[in-house]
Amino acid sequence: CNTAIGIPFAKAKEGSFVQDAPHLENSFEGDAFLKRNLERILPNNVYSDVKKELSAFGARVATDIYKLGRECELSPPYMKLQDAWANPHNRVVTCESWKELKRVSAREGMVALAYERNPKHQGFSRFIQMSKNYLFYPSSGLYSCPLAMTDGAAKTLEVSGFKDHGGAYKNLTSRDPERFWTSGQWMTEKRGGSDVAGGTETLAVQDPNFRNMYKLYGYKFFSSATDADVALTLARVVDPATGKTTAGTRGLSLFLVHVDQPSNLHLIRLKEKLGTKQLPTGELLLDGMNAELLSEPGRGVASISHMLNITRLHNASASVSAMRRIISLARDYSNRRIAFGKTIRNHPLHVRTLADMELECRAGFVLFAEAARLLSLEESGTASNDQQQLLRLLLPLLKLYTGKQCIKVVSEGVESFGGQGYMEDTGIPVILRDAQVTPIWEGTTNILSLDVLRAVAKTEGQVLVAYYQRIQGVLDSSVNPSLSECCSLLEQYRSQLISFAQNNSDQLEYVARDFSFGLARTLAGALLLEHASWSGAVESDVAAAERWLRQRDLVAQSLAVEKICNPSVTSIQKLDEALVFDGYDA
Ligand code: UCC
Ligand code: FAD
Repeated sequence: CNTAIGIPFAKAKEGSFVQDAPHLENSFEGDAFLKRNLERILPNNVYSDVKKELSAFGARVATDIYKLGRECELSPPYMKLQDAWANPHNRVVTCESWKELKRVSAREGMVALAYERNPKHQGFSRFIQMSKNYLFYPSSGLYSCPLAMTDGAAKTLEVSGFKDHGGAYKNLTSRDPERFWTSGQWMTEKRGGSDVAGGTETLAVQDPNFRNMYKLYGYKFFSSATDADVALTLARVVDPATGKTTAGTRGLSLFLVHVDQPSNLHLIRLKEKLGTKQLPTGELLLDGMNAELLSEPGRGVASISHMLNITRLHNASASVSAMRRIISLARDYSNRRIAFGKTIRNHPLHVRTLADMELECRAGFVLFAEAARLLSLEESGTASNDQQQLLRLLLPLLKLYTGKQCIKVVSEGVESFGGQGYMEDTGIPVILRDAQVTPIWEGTTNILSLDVLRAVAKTEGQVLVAYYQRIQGVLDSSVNPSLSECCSLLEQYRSQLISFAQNNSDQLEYVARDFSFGLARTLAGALLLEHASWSGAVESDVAAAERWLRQRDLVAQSLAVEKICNPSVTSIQKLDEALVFDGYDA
């Protein structure tokens, strides 16, 4: 304001008003829902120990780690094929912050924590490790991605009996930055990433001198950890006698490769992506790459599913954590931004919008926490059969549900900053760009819905029995009396889903997505109810359970039996065709 004449903007370029930017809070201390859940789930002494570590880490996530992650977005990786003198280089160049994040990850035990199985954690090591990864994701500059695959590789080596073999497992689970290795996961080829068996053309030719060693020839279309030290990958073993391979899933085997093989592994290009720009996602040509067979021949898909189940848990952690980050920033901003004479925090419609986001985030969180808890029990050898069955069902449900909801919540979050949410230099758009990948990689929503059906079929419905029992356990416990009406709603949703599965097995594939969403939402309702009935629950916990069960339709209308059966499912599919291909000339 030009004070001399009292007219704003006169002889000034920009005026005097500067909007306060949203502040990043300690991501542990600011996440009251996370803290109460940890307090409820962990034994008292474990929680009081762990909260110090998580609080210190939460402070770093908001400060030095955030800066490193931001630098990774601003200085994305690039390819360098030759040096100045035309010597082949064939490498991806990453920024210093990306390298530092690798060291930070080692020192903080982002993978190691789960495998050390520290007795002080009383069987909850995996749960604690995943909680820490949950805090890390939104500031990690997507370093969480190689960590997820590293974790998945360590798990696969462990369960495949390769823990004490070679040294890969030790390095993947090391806390020493000099020793720590990361792993890639090369499953996708040009012909397809969902139908891995239909897509895999890579051949494995046995090395005549070493029983378990092979040479791989193929083209891997997506490698998100091009700078990793090792990778797990699939290939088709060539029969040395006939020169033939076996088609389909039963022809695929799992291999471990060391990435540092300049003459047998060629980086063809880095991909140009919508988001995840921090990640060096490339296309790779495997030209006689040395590889070690990890699975029984033909058991490649079954073996790599150990990796998939871990990376899918990380994917869910990232999805919920992205929701939490945007909510955290949005609520702070609501306290700083003024519109129509008051802070936007004081416009009930704005706060209502944020409350809806919060509800979705809490539902995703309780599902994630349940999966991490069940995995902890399984890994510490204390899971009951029902708990193992529930975990099998929950992992695809969790990934597909949170991956999808993450985009909606983050998109709403971007809008809550108005135009500033759209501005690159606020650091907000990257959250949305990166959210869009969570339903795609590690299995799309439809593929995971089909995995839910696979789990039901493979266990002859035992996973649904375990699901039923888990909800029953909540209903039988002492539910907060103010939520008693919610119990009957929960029972109704559960019986709608179970009876649909029992009576419509021929239509399940067609409605797999709605069915899976219903299962996820209903279980989230039970878990919110359980949390709200805990002695340490607060007003917002009760409100979350009540709103989730009373104000949302947890099971889609398409599962109402008469709608799907009448007319027949094939005639409904014909109508889908008519809708989609109206006017299309192939
Ligand atoms: O995207 C990727 C990396 C991205 C970067 C990392 C992000 C990490 C998180 C980031 C956080 C920041 S890597 C590519 C990911 N690709 C996929 O997810 C593939 C998606 N497609 C599927 O999941 C399909 O369902 C397939 C490939 C598994 C389906 O293959 P098939 O050929 O139809 O498989 P089958 O015949 O049904 O199954 C073969 C065996 C069976 O066991 P057996 O032989 O004993 O009957 C199945 O029960 O594998 C077993 N199996 C499983 N077991 C299949 N899936 C599972 C599972 N999920 N759990 C347990
Ligand atoms: P497709 O399999 O061609 O699917 C196309 C569409 O068809 C999807 O919507 C799918 O849901 C639908 N569809 C397919 N089959 C069915 C069915 N039976 N019923 C209903 N719908 C169906 N892969 C790796 O192996 N390693 C990596 O490191 C890696 N990094 C990635 C990084 C990024 C940024 C991205 C975007 C992908 C990455 N991927 C990686 C690949 C990813 O896993 C695949 O893109 C994904 O699994 C889908 O495979 P696709 O692209 O071949 O799609």
